[in-house]
Amino acid sequence: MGRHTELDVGLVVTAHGRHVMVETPDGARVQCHLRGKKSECVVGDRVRWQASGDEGVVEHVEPRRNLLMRQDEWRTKSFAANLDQILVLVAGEPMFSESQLSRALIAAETAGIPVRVLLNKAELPQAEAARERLQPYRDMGVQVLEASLKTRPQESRELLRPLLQESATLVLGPSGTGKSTLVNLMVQDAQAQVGDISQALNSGRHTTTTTRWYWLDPAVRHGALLDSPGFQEFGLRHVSAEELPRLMPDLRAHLPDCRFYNCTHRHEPGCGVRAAVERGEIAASRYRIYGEIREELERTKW
Ligand SMILES: Nc1nc2c(ncn2[C@@H]2O[C@H](COP(=O)(O)OP(=O)(O)OP(=O)(O)O)[C@@H](O)[C@H]2O)c(=O)[nH]1
Ligand SMILES: [Mg+2]
Ligand SMILES: [Zn+2]
Repeated sequence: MGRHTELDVGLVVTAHGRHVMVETPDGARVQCHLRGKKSECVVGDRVRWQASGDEGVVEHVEPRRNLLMRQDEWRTKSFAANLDQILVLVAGEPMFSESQLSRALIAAETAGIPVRVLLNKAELPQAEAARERLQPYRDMGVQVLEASLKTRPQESRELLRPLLQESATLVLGPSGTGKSTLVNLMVQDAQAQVGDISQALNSGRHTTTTTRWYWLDPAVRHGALLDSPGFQEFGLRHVSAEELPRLMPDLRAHLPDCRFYNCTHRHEPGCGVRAAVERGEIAASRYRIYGEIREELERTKW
């Protein structure tokens, strides 16, 4: 690393394949490309770069504190690096998928990044069903907050400011839950595109297509929010089937009760996890999701 110390430092604020936007310590933004075919950059990376005309070349990516990953149908995608926490936004309209929520929590757990859940659009009648669906997550110790980012902005801002102020927070969740609304609420001049359908202009829905770093206060450059595109799929191929139960806190609590150390919790006798499901201490939905993900991880192993 010593050989890079003469280079400029920077922070990756957006990344599109081999093109990244790097922010310098004084806040200037430089379009850079990556040196070398193997290197990969994600939002949140600290890099060493070198000017080349109006643009720049990233020569080196500093070691990461953590890295959040997921897969879609085709390939592994690194989401973002060097995060302090993840805020998963869900809503009752559109109703969130419990499987996707579980996957996001597992991805955060395996990356070692603290995570909270925010139920947005809490004022809608559909929020009640979402609240119920979130109960197993509360029971396993996940902090679940509620807000109405659009209809009660002031109150929401006061609730969230202390939780976000000091941290780099990745905002994650399905499309249409209010991630960009949150960024616009907390960040002055963010102007993140929000998914309102503009009938007058007939311009269609504005959906976020790329992960982007926003300083909460550009003058201080301390806390930050990372807006991200809504996910449909949340592949976990980087997780091994054997470690999956330990990444699900409600299952993990009962692992010491299994007779066999390599219990898969599906058909073995003396399984503490299945006993807990039968006693109602693990939600049936969570056990089903565990089985689905486990099966998927075993099937895609190569
Ligand atoms: N009723 C209600 N609607 C809200 C609330 N917060 C946001 N919305 C609306 O939800 C829609 C989607 O908001 P966005 O912020 O674009 O959602 P997103 O999560 O960024 O969506 P993607 O970028 O597609 O992933 C918009 O029409 C918002 O105005 C809320 O508290 N209550
Ligand atoms: Mg958005
Ligand atoms: Zn077991």
